[in-house]
Amino acid sequence: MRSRQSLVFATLAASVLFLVNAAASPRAVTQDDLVKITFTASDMPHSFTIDGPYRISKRAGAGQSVTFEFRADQPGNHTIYCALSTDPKCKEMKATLTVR
Ligand SMILES: [Cu+2]
Repeated sequence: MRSRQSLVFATLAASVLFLVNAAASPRAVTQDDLVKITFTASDMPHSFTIDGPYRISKRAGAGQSVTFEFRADQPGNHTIYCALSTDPKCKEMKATLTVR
């Protein structure tokens, strides 16, 4: 049983989605890792959304942070995006979670 925990900080600021990880490879985690995400919507409400198979959608209001965990049990490249349309820049907020 794996207990290693990957810590991923996601910050949505202005028009850029940054994913910063303590590990050398920022957006890649190993399959079955427990991934902890803290994302902060620094300017306006945003969501941290990954479609199936993960089906994650967490919303944070302006100036708020949301922390949650999920098991990275599905390998592959998964697009992370903001599902809100508060601002046109939301459509440009994209990143990739790579699970190896
Ligand atoms: Cu947004």
